[in-house]
Amino acid sequence: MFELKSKNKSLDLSAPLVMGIVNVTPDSFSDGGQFANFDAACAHVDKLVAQGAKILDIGGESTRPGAAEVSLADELARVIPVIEYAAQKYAGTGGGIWLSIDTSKPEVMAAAVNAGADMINDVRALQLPGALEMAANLNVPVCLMHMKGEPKDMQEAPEYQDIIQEVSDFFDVRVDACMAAGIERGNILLDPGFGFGKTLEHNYQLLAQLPALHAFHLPILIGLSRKRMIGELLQRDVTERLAGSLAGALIAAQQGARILRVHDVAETRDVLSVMSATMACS
Ligand code: 8Y4
Repeated sequence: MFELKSKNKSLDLSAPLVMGIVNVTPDSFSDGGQFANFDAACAHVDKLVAQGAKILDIGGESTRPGAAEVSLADELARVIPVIEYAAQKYAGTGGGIWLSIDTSKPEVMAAAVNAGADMINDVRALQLPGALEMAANLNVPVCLMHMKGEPKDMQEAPEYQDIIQEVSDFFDVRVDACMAAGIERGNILLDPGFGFGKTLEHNYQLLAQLPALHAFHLPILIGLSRKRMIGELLQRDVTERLAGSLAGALIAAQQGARILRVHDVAETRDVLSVMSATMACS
């Protein structure tokens, strides 16, 4: 029912797929600088591909609540070498891996697509100056995520009258803006943005009402892996959130999400296999 096209490749979304997360951000336990980041990220790329990720989401800007902004030069230096590595190793046409660039900056979008990225994942839904025009020009699929506020302030008591209505209204506006800029409707994915300007209750309301978003007839991408909506509910530290994340991924897939953005690729694939085997007999 949904098929994404980019460059010479196509991606069949008739069954849910796993997008593995590749963070290229300096971690506080390492002071090895840019090279340590690069080597660790490439090793992570290899691991996620071996686990069966169909898409890799490569990002160099931390969007954690309260995180500082990253300069253009730093973001480019982090992500471009990793995209080049993954593209030359895994992104052959046909059954290849898809590479997604997680960025809001138009310059990073352009450099990433030029280096081999196949799609854009923008938590700011192409709202930065020039992003809409750049995405239209690059002619690759784009994921529009809903966020209320900006990372630095988004968790300061977010309020909604009707969350699914507000998220839908936001998508109405952004899809129209995309199409006015020349982006094909078939190149758009939607993501409710779990944890981005939402309380625990808001996140579960959105998960419960995910099917309302099918009114757009666009593929839904979701990311809830290891997030606070799991940790806060279960009172679990970030390293102890696998079971909760898998439960959330299964529910989202059953509600019709087509791409699941996760840290734990092998485990999520197992869950989806059990779901698919069951659905094949229903
Ligand atoms: C542990 C590790 C706990 C990371 C939380 C996190 C989404 C996204 C992010 C999402 C789309 C994150 C870039 C936040 N979340 N893109 N990006 N959808 N499309 N936090 O939900 O993973 S970063």
